Amino acid sequence: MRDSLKPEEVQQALKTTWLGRAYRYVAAVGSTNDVLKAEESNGDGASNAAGTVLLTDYQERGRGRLARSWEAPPGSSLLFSILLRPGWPAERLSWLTMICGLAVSEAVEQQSGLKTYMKWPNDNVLEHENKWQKYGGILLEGGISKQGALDYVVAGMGINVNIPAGELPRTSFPATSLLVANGRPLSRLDLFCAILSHFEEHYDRAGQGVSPHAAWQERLIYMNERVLVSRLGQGVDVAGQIIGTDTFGQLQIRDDGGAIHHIAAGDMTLRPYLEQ
Ligand code: BT5
Repeated sequence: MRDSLKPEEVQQALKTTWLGRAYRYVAAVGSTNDVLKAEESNGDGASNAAGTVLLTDYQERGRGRLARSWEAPPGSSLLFSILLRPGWPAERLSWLTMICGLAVSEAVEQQSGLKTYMKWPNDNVLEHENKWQKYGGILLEGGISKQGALDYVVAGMGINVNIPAGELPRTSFPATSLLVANGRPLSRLDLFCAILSHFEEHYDRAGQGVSPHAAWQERLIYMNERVLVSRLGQGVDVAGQIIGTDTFGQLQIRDDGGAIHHIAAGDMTLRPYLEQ
């Protein structure tokens, strides 16, 4: 099994042109997003080319959105962050979420044969034992220039590749791994290189103005279903039926009175209506 993620192996297996060509591996770290962000804010980041990737086998303080954590046993997962300097208009930040989600989904399908989906706004999910289960998550953080362009973005991805059933984190939305869903381990190296190839392809196209929205929306779960959208720690903001998403990834929900709401990702979470 090709599973070492050390630079020698990665550089040999990578098929990308620019993404991951500057690649760093650390056995353990607080959070890969925090390292790239800190380098950026204290000026060291200027030497980090767009497309720099930092990957680790273990995070002591892996983060989700807001104050949430991302947990993964050592050596079981793909945990990495990409530094990007898009220069795109700030409202296209959501395109990057879509590109991350698509790259992971396409690579997982290619490597495992599993059919994969996304849960708005940033979860990679699959259907296992008749339930939607989360196997990956995306955390985007960045800075916007005075002109309103995306100056830099750190795109962090966590993917549960070979976590055995007994070691999955206990979470309110059920967690799974590709090992559990597929019944066999996957090469993290092959999956990682495939993700970077798909990412590069989508990113280059987006840079030419081609939106990833249609491909992303095709993979969204809960379309046309009734859902609850909430802000963390607060009550339900909107209850209603998902009728679509717009080109910037905002959710369009029709409430019971017929009014249409546009919900930006921000700190919002989504759950099916029945789980109240
Ligand atoms: C996410 O946030 O799903 C984004 C996760 C991003 C992790 C990567 S790893 C590399 C990079 N460095 C970092 O520090 N982070 C990024 P969110 O939508 O807020 O979901 C977080 C929630 O997912 C938690 O509150 C848990 O309920 C659940 N969770 C935690 N670990 C999980 C896991 N391994 N699998 C499935 N669900 C998990």
